[in-house]
Amino acid sequence: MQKALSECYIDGVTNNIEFLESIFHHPNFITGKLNTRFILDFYPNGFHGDFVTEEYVKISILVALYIHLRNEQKYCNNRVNEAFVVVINDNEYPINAKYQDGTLTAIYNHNSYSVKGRWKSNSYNVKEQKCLFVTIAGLPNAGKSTLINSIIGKKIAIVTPKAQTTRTQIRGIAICGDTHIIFTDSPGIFTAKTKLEKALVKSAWSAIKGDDITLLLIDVKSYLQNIEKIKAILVKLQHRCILILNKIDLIKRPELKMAYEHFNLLYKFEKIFMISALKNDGLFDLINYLSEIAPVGPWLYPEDQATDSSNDFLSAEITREKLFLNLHQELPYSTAVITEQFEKKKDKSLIIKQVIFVLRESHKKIILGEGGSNIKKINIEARSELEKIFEQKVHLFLFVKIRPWSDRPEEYIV
Ligand SMILES: Nc1nc2c(ncn2[C@@H]2O[C@H](COP(=O)(O)OP(=O)(O)OP(=O)(O)O)[C@@H](O)[C@H]2O)c(=O)[nH]1
Ligand SMILES: [Mg+2]
Repeated sequence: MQKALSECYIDGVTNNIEFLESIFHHPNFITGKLNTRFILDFYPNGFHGDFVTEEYVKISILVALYIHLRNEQKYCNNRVNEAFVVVINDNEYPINAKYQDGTLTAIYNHNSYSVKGRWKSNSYNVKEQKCLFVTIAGLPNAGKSTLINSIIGKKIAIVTPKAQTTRTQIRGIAICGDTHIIFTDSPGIFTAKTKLEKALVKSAWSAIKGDDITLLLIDVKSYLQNIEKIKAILVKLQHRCILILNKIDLIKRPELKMAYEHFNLLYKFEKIFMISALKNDGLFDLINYLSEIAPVGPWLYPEDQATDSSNDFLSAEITREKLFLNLHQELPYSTAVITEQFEKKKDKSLIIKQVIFVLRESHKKIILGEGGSNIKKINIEARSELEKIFEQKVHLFLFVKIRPWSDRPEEYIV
């Protein structure tokens, strides 16, 4: 019965498995000293967690030691000490232990215990975990967000044909064999003038500085007219850098060869890849290379997590994408979107309420359109995409407010 209870896992519904397990451990239950007042006598204030038996203490000590020793050897290459103190509920348990050939032998209180771990989680069965942090950087419109979406295999960053679409760092987590590659999509780097533009460029450089390696993405079709801007980035970069020539689907082979040779002479890149982020061409080799150079290190995100962006952020970004696609000239740049409510209803549909901030009354009028026609179109497009992303019916409510938000970009770009 105990085995059956310990192997039973129920998600989403409140259940009393832990309580039943606790009863099995109770000394009175074990010795058969039972009566009909058992629960009233021993759990007068209800059940608030199992009591710690000596058995539990021993198991906890050994598991803690086993994990510690494995990690020390695996990730730090440290020789492990033989004397430990394990602390459980403020009690200290001094022990001696040795870890050899996958078996832990611990001596506690003059008794010797042996443990050999057989972990249920796959992550500990793999050879060795590796982890690499990579920033995707470059001029605006190079295809950085398209690349992160193609690598992750789903839309985590918005994409438009307009420059300066991405306004903040967006992380995407890819798994390649035993390697976690954590990509950061960053805003484009350009000569910033306004407060908002300076915040975007600062965010891009801070992503570059914080990660192990930079993928400098170049739109190979337009590289010659941008070569001075690219050189300026390279001068400032001083960081491990892989060059990615993107949009190869737009040019002929001889032009691509010329671009390759040009960049090869320009800078000592760790490697150069030629890809089409849009057509998913060349990404396999890139990912494999990144996985090869990744250092040993623990995975920092669960295996099924693709991004650390919140639903509030992602849904606001989708609306902003539709604003970028439907508005012209400078108008998209004067908008910011904040999600004020993201709520799952009992019928499994989503209620999403967002505010679109604009700088002037005239902007508000254009966004609303004749009889609300523009905002209606934006709402329909955003809602339809949100329903695909969240695989749920979405009720999207958009409100337009006038506010000088670009004076305080840090409050509106999360
Ligand atoms: N033909 C072609 N177009 C691409 C490719 N990669 C991206 N694009 C297009 O280039 C435009 C810009 O793509 P984004 O991914 O938004 O570029 P970005 O570098 O993130 O731009 P910012 O966020 O503004 O810095 C979009 O219209 C994409 O569809 C590619 O490999 N081939
Ligand atoms: Mg982008």
